[in-house]
Amino acid sequence: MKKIEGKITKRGPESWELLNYLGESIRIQGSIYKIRKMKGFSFVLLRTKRDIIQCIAGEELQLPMEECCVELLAQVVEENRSKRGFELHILEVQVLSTPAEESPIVINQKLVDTSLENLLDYRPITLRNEKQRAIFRLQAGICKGFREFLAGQGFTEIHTPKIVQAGAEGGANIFKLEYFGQQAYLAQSPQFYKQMMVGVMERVYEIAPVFRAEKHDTSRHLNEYTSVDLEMGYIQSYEEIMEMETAMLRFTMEHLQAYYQNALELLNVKLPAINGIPAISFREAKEKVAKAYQRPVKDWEDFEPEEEKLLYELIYRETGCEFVFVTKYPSSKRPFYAMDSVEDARVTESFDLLFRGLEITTGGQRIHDYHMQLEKMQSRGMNVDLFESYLMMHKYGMPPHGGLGLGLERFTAKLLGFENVRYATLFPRDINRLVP
Ligand code: AMO
Repeated sequence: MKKIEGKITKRGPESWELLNYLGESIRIQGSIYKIRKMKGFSFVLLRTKRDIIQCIAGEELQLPMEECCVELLAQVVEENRSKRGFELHILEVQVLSTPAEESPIVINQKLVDTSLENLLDYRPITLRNEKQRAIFRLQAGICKGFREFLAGQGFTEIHTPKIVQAGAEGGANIFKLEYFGQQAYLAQSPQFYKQMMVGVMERVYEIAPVFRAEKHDTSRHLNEYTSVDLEMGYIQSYEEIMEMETAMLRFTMEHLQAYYQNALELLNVKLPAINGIPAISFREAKEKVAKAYQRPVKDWEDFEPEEEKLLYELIYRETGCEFVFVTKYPSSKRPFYAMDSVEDARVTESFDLLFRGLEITTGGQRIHDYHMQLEKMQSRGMNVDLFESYLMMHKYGMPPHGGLGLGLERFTAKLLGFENVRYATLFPRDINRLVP
């Protein structure tokens, strides 16, 4: 019988190794991204798994059409005018696959010059654009930064179910599902499970999709987004969670700076300096904005998006920081698992993090005491019997704990300067979009 040994076939050097092959002939695979005909030769840009490589083809070579997948035999030649310090002189072209048609949309210019609708309708091909794919390379870098940081702090990565029996976040934005004769839902967050896992492993995190049946078409709401969740035990205050998030963001910015220079340059990203993040209470923040902009407060329970932007402007002017923690949100606006403040039960031991004027994180301390949790649920008129499996952890003992959830797409969009979260979503799901 044939035995598979786990041998990795290497068909040639990787693009990032090519400088070590100056003067040598190598084999490399990729797609023909762009052909620019010159007098007597052509510039050919080859799109490889990570980089776009400049190649030169003599006029005797028959070149296939753009988006053909090819294997090239080429010589690596030093070239100081090329960004990477070399170019490939093509000796032979072997065509591996030919598109049936030319792309209906031009993808090989600096920008894909089209509407957001078109960009998304043609996602499988528009993502091939150098800048478009750099967005998601950076997003992968963000997740890698988070993971490395959290692993270093003793967090264990977990994977929790997305088909659930009860909504964790309340509200009407929950997708219903028929589950073999039972009512089920798509998880709005891993909240219940990450808390349960604190009782098991003390520090856990998850980076996974969550679902919100948002009925509004806004620039910051998706119906499926990637939630970066962490939860930790034995805290004394929700401030420890804000400290952990600040350290995680700082680590991740340093990680991007160190390993993602190409994508950062291509997208012209200026990473925010994180030398500490100012924190202000919800009430103070509301008053501050009202006073500075002579804007009477309409809603003492929540922020309007416009207020978040104005708060950012004020804080940025005062401190130079592009982030701000807003703490002690009203209890009425926080879910039943949020811990109320001892000094004032109308507010919670919780926070939001705003980045460049947009909420990117919600977090806080949770109720760990069984009786306290029962009481709060009952005071909200909730049927506690439906939450028996959730309350099991409280009943049989939980450490004081808390955590946070960060919207990956919102964070990426703000980091890259996009006004619409869809630009930072690989295949967005919104009220009008289910494909691709
Ligand atoms: P919350 O519901 O505030 O909190 O969500 C946390 C973060 O998720 C992002 N987010 C969204 N991103 C895109 N589209 C949406 N429709 C959307 N809704 C929310 C935001 C938000 O700050 N369980 C709590 C977190 C916790 O306390 O640990 C929760 O889910 O960036």
